[in-house]
Amino acid sequence: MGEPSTHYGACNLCEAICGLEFKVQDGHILSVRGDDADPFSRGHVCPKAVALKDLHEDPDRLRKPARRTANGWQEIGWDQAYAEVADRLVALRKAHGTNSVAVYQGNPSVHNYGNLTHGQNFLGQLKSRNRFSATSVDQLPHQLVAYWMFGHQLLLPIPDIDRTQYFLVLGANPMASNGSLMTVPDFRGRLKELKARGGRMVVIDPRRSETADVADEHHFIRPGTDAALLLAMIHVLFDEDRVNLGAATAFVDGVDGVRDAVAPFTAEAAASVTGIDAATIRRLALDFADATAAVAYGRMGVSTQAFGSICQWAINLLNLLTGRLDAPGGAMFPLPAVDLLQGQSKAGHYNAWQSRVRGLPEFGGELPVVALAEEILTPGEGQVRALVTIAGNPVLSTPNGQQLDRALASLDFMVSIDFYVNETTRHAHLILPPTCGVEHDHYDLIFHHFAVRNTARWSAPLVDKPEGTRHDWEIFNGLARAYRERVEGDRPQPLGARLRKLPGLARQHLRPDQLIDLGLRLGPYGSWKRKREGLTLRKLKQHPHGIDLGPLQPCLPQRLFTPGKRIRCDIPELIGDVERARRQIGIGAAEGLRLIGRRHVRSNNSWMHNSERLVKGKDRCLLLMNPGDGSARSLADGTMATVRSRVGALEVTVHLTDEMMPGVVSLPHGWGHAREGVNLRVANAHAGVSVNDLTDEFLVDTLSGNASLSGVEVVVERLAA
Ligand SMILES: Nc1nc2c(c(=O)[nH]1)N[C@H]1C(S)=C(S)[C@@H](COP(=O)(O)OP(=O)(O)OC[C@H]3O[C@@H](n4cnc5c(=O)[nH]c(N)nc54)[C@H](O)[C@@H]3O)O[C@H]1N2
Ligand SMILES: Nc1nc2c(c(=O)[nH]1)N[C@H]1C(S)=C(S)[C@@H](COP(=O)(O)OP(=O)(O)OC[C@H]3O[C@@H](n4cnc5c(=O)[nH]c(N)nc54)[C@H](O)[C@@H]3O)O[C@H]1N2
Ligand code: SF4
Ligand SMILES: [Mo]
Repeated sequence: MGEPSTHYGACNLCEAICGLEFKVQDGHILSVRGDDADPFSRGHVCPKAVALKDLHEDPDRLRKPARRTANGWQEIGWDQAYAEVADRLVALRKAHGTNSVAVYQGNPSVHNYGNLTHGQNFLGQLKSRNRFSATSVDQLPHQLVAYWMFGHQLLLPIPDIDRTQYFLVLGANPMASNGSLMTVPDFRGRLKELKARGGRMVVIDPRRSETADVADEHHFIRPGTDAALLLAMIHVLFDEDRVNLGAATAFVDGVDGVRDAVAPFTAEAAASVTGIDAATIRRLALDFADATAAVAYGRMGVSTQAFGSICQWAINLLNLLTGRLDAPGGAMFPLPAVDLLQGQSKAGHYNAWQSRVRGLPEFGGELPVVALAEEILTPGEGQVRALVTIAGNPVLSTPNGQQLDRALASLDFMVSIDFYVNETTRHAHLILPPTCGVEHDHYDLIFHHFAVRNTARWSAPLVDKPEGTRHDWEIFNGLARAYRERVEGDRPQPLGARLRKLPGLARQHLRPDQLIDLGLRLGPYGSWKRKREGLTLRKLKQHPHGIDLGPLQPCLPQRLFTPGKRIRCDIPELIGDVERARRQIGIGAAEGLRLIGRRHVRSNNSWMHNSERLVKGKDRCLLLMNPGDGSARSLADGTMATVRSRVGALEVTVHLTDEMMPGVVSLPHGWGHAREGVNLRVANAHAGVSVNDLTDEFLVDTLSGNASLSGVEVVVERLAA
């Protein structure tokens, strides 16, 4: 037996990038705890960190490519798997056209940097317009609005939580989620510091969430009505003469257009739909404007809802019109050590094409995933016949999952890059399993762009890659090679064509860590600019706890990607969509029950339920309901009820609690592991039901096409005994 040794690395499960300390002996992980010396996370971890060990050891995980046969899954070799995928995809594309091959990329794709550096080597060759991802059941409105206002979809304003005095939170629950589009390890600790310096946190949420519970002030709001609240708050700012752009005055246009657009949104009108009274709405706006430093922040609850884009726009406007954008303690732009925005021009496009069946708009090359099932199920020219899924479980994570489940079963070919046979991948003809987090190196390529402080951290692989396994990026390269051989053959390429492909060639021939080294060197703290003081990967490796690069710095207007580096407030598309919100206040309060979602600190979307330590204990897949709504339906705490929506029905245990706003019920997502053929033994024993068997693919934020997962109308009835 060898001696136990200590290693450091970052957790890649969620956005918080917590530093971890591992004890390892003979390739076995003995313990996982927080790394106290990490300058960013300061020792913070959540219970999921230890589950990295469970994931590494999980006997249900695939480690070799598997082919589905009538007698179950059969192991095959890597080269054979690559060849089969390429043969099938090339043949289908020839027979049915480029768009007949669709792609879905799930959430862990952005938590695994090799997928980002090398995914395009293969996916780019498919050239399909039917590209989908978890973005459109999540943060698409943030990105679309950032693209319109700041010129780049990744230039998102992040709360400077460490210096603010007034933190207005709408539809986010960082106490459970550990922060999102706000990389904020140790949210609880940072909130304590905020309060200690006399600051306040105000939460707007239809549920008294774990975050609302520790707030100075919490207001229930009817789901899907935040646009009215936010536009009314902006109205108050104009009315009470609190509009003051500060330094931004020099580069902002279109303020008058906003004033006109919000005119119908009086506090009284907003009160009638939101359930928050007019005096409170006025006070919230004035408190926000008058605080010494303030920031408004909104996440899933105000993104995955009917007015997702308007909400994100209005949140940016609240910050901008009160001089909080780009100001310390306000909403600021991080500057990461590997800066994906560096050297880019106004990037991307919106509505350059539309989905075939429903005409939903493309954004940045992707279509909204609410359209995936209908693109598979609707016959005609351009019908999707094959699907590649990567690190995703859309059967559980996208609306009307039952329909998608049926659609996947009808495909001519499906291949999944994933280490589990789960609700989605069980339909694949081939599964190509990658290594997991502790088996590969890691640099967080994405979430440093959304972090409340600039830091950098490198993680070496904790354990050797198990014999015969492949990293995601190696799988992408294997597929890319096999596919290219079939499409291009051995034909020599003209010099011009080869030169044009240089960036692509770099991606093919360099490893992810070599690309990170390049990114660090050329980046804002890199050796290219700062010579010997500058960052390189070698230098980063000498700091196993990570490097602190300081608090967020003002960077406008230089960092904007808009024409003339100016911010336009009155984006025509958004101004146009305000009419829809005006109709909502015209109609007034909605009748009936509305369904919202929920996260728990021991869950991670749909895929960490095979860890016993994370699922043990009381059932968490419960329908939360206000006691008044319960008694109106003769539902006692702990009884079973049927929940029905337009798309389906579920049977679930009811938990009555006054943490729910009257008229609102809540069910977590990511459960429902009892489907036939799923090979997750622990998860299966704690199966639960999938809330996305109730959410509706036709409920979307009109502008972005993002799913409106929150505010679904449901009927709840006592289940006859
Ligand atoms: N433990 C854990 N952590 C996670 C994840 C996980 O599954 N588990 N998932 C990760 C991912 S992928 C993401 S995107 C983030 C999400 O991070 P968050 O957005 O912070 O997490 P949610 O729990 O979805 O918070 C949404 C909140 O919005 C409220 N809400 C619902 N509808 C409305 C509405 O109409 N208006 C308002 N104002 N509020 C509303 C809900 O009650 C809920 O409290 O979390 C990440 N972190
Ligand atoms: N109703 C409702 N629906 C929701 C949400 C909600 O709040 N309410 N939240 C939405 C949000 S924010 C998100 S982000 C989506 C998530 O939706 P998805 O991304 O579709 O689903 P996940 O549950 O994250 O599934 C991740 C899959 O990736 C695999 N995996 C994990 N790590 C890796 C890896 O390193 N490489 C590869 N190749 N595979 C890996 C896992 O085994 C799993 O199959 O769900 C969305 N759906
Ligand atoms: S909060 Fe938990 S899951 Fe997220 S990075 Fe930290 S330890 Fe990992
Ligand atoms: Mo997400």
